[in-house]
Amino acid sequence: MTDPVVTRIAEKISAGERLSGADALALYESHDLIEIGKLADRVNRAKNGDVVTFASNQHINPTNVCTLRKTCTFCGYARLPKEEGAYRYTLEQTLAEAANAADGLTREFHIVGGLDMKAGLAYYQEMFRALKSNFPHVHIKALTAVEIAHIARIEKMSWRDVLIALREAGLDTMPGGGAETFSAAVREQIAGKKLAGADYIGVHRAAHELGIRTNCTMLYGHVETRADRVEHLMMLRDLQDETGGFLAYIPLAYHPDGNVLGKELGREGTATTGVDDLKMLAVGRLFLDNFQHIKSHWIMVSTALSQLSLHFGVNDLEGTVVREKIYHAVGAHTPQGMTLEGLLKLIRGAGKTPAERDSFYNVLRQFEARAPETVGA
Ligand code: V47
Ligand code: SF4
Repeated sequence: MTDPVVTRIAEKISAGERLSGADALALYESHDLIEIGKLADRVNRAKNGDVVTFASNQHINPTNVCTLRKTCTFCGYARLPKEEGAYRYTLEQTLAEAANAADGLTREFHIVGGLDMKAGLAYYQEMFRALKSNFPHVHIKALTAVEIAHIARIEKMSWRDVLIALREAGLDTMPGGGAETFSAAVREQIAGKKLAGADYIGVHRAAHELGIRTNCTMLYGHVETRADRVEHLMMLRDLQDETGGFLAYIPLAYHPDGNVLGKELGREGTATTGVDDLKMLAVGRLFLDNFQHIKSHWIMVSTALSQLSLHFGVNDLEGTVVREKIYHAVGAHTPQGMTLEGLLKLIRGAGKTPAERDSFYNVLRQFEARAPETVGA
């Protein structure tokens, strides 16, 4: 029998009413995953039809040196400057890594890294200028709100001025990393010194005011409560009401291996559950009624779950990632990159129509949906 809570929320949505925080909490508490999924699917189909998009992108992580190395206990990627394994790319190294884009297929560089005292404004300006001049057709989605605030602090500039300078050098949009969970109590426990939740919102607001579109995320499955998740979604929805600047919401599943927090919690080897992963995506779709795009990040939740999520409100998949370090530093076992064929198979297998998009979600190439008689291919 359908959970009456979900029926009530379905009626609200049919009547065009907005979900309250209490509704979102009730959805997180409900065990009626299938009905929640159906509802999210309905809402998604009304917005995006059968089309599932992906971008042909390439991740570049130019430095893993980070001043918050000791305090972001969930992170297995960062290093102190003199620690074994610490690296910071020279411009030549960044360009060499970017050279994969010479194939003409990559349309977006996704560039994020640590809070490195030696990677200030000039480091990124030089990088973006060089990337733009060598790969003019490639969009630059770079630097989380936390990195922008870090550059602002070391350069003694405002967030806005940093954003203006970086945009002038070639930054096109910003990714959604660094959000973690906004709750002050959670941040205290897992990311004691990181930019506060309200300031993450502040940097995104500053970007939106300049016309720089951004993504947003929520790291879940660590120590946060359901109420913390709702508070986080509410802050994202409020900013979207104000600016309309978010492109997509991406819930990120916490991976407990290879980081201090996972050990502290005794959670090594126990990643988030499939039910929670699907619910995070579906509730995001239902609560964030002012977002067009909900993205699943297959590197963290597996390609199989990302495929299922296409029936739970998701309309976008993190694309052909050539090389990815952040998650693989914390023990993700998923492949480090996926081919176009792999992605098409995944989307067609869900009965959806694949489409390659640009970074602003304009469709560049729509592919055939799978022929009904095709099995497995
Ligand atoms: O902010 C770090 C997360 C984020 C772990 O905007 C971890 O299109 C799980 O934000 N377990 C960076 N997650 C990645 C990110 C992202 C990814 C794909 C697309 C986009 C986009 C953004 O990775 C960090 C942090 O929340 N992270 N450590 C971990 N142990
Ligand atoms: Fe640094 Fe980001 Fe890792 Fe925190 S999550 S230690 S800010 S790289």
